[in-house]
Amino acid sequence: MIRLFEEHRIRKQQELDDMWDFVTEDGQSFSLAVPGCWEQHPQLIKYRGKGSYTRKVYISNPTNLRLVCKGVSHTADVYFDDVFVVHHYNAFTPFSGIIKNVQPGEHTIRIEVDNSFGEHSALHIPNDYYTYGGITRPIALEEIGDVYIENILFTPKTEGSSWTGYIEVWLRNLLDIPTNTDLICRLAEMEISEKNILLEANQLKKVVLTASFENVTPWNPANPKLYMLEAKLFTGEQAVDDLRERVGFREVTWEDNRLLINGESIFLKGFNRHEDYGVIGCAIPPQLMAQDLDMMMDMGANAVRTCHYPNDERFLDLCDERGILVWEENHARGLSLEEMQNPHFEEQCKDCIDEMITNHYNHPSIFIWGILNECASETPEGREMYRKQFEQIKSLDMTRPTTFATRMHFTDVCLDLPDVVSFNIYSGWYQDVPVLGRHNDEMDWIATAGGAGKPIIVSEFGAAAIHGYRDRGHSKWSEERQVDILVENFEVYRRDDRLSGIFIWQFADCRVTEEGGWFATRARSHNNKGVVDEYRRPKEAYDVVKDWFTNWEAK
Ligand code: ADA
Repeated sequence: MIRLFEEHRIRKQQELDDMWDFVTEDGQSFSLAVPGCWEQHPQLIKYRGKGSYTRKVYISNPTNLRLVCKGVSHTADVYFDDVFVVHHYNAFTPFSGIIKNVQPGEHTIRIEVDNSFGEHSALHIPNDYYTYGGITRPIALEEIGDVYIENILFTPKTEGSSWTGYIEVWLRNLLDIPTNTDLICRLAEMEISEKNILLEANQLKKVVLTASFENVTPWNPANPKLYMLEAKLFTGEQAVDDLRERVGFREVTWEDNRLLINGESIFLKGFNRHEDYGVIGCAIPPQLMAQDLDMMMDMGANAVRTCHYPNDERFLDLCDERGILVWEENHARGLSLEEMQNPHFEEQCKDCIDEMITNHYNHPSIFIWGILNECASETPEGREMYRKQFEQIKSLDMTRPTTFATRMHFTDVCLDLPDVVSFNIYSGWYQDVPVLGRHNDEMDWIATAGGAGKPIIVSEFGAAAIHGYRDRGHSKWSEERQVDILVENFEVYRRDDRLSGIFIWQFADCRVTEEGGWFATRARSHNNKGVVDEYRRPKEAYDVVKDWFTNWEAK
């Protein structure tokens, strides 16, 4: 399953979820599940390096092919019958490759995958999460004509009781000569079309259709109403291609330090969630994504932060369906200035932001774009990189606010750049200080350092507990101590109406990287601050969070 709805009813799409042949750099052969992490195999638990995935596909009629990869960790080089197709860096964003004029018969797809660390990889580095290896998200092979729909971006704008919908349809002409096509879009019982569209040779063309929608139901967390947007291409009377997207009529605004959805102020009660699961690494199937959201909603959460990278589109589809608000962010965690000055950093961040927004723009659940979690925002050089990335986001999407999670308390020089100010703070865990005093110092400083008048989010707070470690003395690492620290935070944040939201660090324990960093000192080689462990076994904190989040207003 590549999305939670049919993307195509005309275009032929073959999902390649299967067992693929896999060979490591030193020639060991395996049969591995795709999607999957190679670390699932008992002989590859800690394998870091390169490997080659291959499988056969059979094509019945002459066609162009488009191979869609939703996530390969962390670098992919794709070949079709040993001819190079496409290169991609970053495990967390989708990419595709085109193979023209394929003849009927059996063909071979080979994907060279690399999850190694080094200067070539500025974003996947030894870190407080694990960089797995493999084709870790779905992959599909599409049969396309000479002209096809590459993407659709939908922007709803409210006009009082009605809505204006701006539909950007991106068409690609694979021919070396100009051609014409007709486009018909259907949304909420409206049909909008543009006929006789001229596409120059090899052109990627944007066509913008606009329509007014009078009787649609807005999307909001309490009633997450979704609509199918269907685009079809015609050559004469024949429909030759299509693309279906799911959209919602909702607007995010931010003013006077409040975040609003369709004009209604919201308070975010959220979790940070890594894509990591005890037995399957980052290749989490939709059933278990749904279980994660069921548990978060059972605890009364209304938001989730995709720390620290763009998430699987099926997870975002589930959030759209459930009305869970999403803070999605580009891929970066805790990079020093030196690491941000890696020669590949800026390009790898730019590509990640482009792919994140181009592919996830239509999800109504995403209410904010984040960047560069706890990177060098206390330096002028770092500030220039933050500034450029916020500028890039605004060039792609003016409809959502921006933010970043800082840990540079009292020294950050970037708080004037984002629309929303967010900070990570671990009073009671890393610093044995009372939450209240440190929180007020932080909030007072933020107001003088660029955050005045802006919505403010506590993007991380929490404490570790080893699942099953109970101690009446409430010692550190006990489930009791985790509860004590979470409750002390809740008591402060519940009384502070300057806040627009809080995100617990974190939903579930996650594997961390042992190579080359302080993370190697972590118990069990895991970040143990989950409210559930990596197998989703609840700790004592589960029911305490549930009591607080579900009764927040009454607390
Ligand atoms: C930071 C970081 C998280 C995690 C957390 C922790 O705030 O953003 O990714 O590492 O600290 O558990 O220490």
